[in-house]
Amino acid sequence: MVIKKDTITVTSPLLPDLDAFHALLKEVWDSKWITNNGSFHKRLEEALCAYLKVPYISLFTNGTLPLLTALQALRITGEVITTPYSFVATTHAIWWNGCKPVFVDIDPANCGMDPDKIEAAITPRTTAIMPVHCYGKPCDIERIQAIAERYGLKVIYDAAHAFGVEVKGKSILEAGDLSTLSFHATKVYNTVEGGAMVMHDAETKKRIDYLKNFGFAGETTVIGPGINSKMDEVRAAYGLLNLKQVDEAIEKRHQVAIRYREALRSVKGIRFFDDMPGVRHNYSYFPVFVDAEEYGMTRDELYFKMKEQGVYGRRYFYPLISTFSTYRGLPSAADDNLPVATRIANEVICLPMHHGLSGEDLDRILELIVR
Ligand code: T4K
Repeated sequence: MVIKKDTITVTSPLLPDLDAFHALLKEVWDSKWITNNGSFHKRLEEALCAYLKVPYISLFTNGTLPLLTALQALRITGEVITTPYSFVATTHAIWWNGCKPVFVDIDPANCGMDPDKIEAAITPRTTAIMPVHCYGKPCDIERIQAIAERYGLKVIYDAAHAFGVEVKGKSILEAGDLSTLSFHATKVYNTVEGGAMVMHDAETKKRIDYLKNFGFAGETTVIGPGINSKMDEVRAAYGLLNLKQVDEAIEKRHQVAIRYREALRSVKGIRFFDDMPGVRHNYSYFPVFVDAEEYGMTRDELYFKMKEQGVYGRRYFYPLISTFSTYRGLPSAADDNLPVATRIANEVICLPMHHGLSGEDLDRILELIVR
């Protein structure tokens, strides 16, 4: 796809300096080692552990494969409680593992799974909970953990949006049994395509490293039905460079959020999130929620008005995953089970949010919304 010059897109990739990348490519070329746990792969894992304040991480080729692998690694079967308000990859990972997704409604305060709704969805077949830190907003990790412990369930967090998010100085990626990240081009931190899994101990890290390499533990031993989802050296080198500039990019996003909030606070019928106390946010998305009656225009009317003027917000996450053909027959997919998610999916527009937005871009965007 070619982006027209005056178009403002919902995001734009953080790109490393081309000369610096070229220098690292030269190292990769010279080494003649281009994938399969090479030195850049190791360096990026170390650098990410330090940046994210986590003990162990395993790099992947995208953010979907660690989800699939996490369910495999924990030998999840039966039913998995999850949210319908996410990117389809979350639920697809459950389905691809031969498990049944069970949708519960979300909390409008953070668009994450509503802990009050989890217990009613637990059956004797439930083995895990898979919440999403949607837009990088932390889920209620303490309450989810308490429920998981009470019922003996595993918790796998889809933290695709939560790169660098911390609560009271601690990484959000420490919550649950495993957390997964996406380093896709559209994310705060990207390796073009890429992803990772965060775990608590060395044994699990070893097992995950085997599973992402076909299950190989050495040249002739296969410990289980693994897959191929290793990050290559070119992307790992790119990732090392992007890590150096990600804090600056997050700060630029923060400034964009400040500007949006200042301009939109007095607009009737537009709701948005403020920062949560004690949380280091990453400003990965800036969702606004349109109350059609109060605002005097529906979400879709505003969305298409913006689009006509070259401002491409996105309706993440509309339609709900539970409405797609694979899932809509599930009892938990019924609209009356998911009233909050259904309403929010019909109200949301994610405004353009990235490190490269100029003051003029923001003026153009806000002129279309403020009334
Ligand atoms: N879990 C969650 C909660 C997720 O949100 C995602 C992915 C995953 C799991 C799975 O992770 P991955 O396997 O993807 O690593 C995008 C992304 O493809 C997807 O990664 C992301 N979530 C999802 C929320 O959004 P689209 O279909 O909206 O992307 P696309 O191609 O329309 O791009 C959006 C805009 O970004 C474009 O209008 C312009 C800009 N862009 C995009 C690309 C690819 C660029 O400027 N340059 C680019 O190279 O799905």
